[in-house]
Amino acid sequence: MLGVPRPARAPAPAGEARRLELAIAGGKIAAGAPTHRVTQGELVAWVLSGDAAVDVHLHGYDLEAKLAPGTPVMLVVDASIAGRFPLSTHGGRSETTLAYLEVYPR
Ligand SMILES: [Cu+2]
Repeated sequence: MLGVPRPARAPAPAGEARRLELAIAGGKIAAGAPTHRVTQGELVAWVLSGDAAVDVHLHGYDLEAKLAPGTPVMLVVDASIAGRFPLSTHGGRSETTLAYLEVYPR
């Protein structure tokens, strides 16, 4: 398969995904919201774990995941849009920003 170009939007094999991890405690990140930097076009496998049931939302990409205590979930992001996007909790009246995904143009 060498030399055969892949279509730009083809899903990369799992081994090619950039793995990021985020541990949520009490609905927030103890050390403050970190910024994860990736390059446009990367496939991001964001592994989220937490100690409470919480819904999370990646703004801009409009992706959602439901967290249950003790069960990590993987939020897969095809980082096709450049920019800075907050990942926040949902539910209730307020949103807490957990992290930022910064996608740099190629
Ligand atoms: Cu939101």
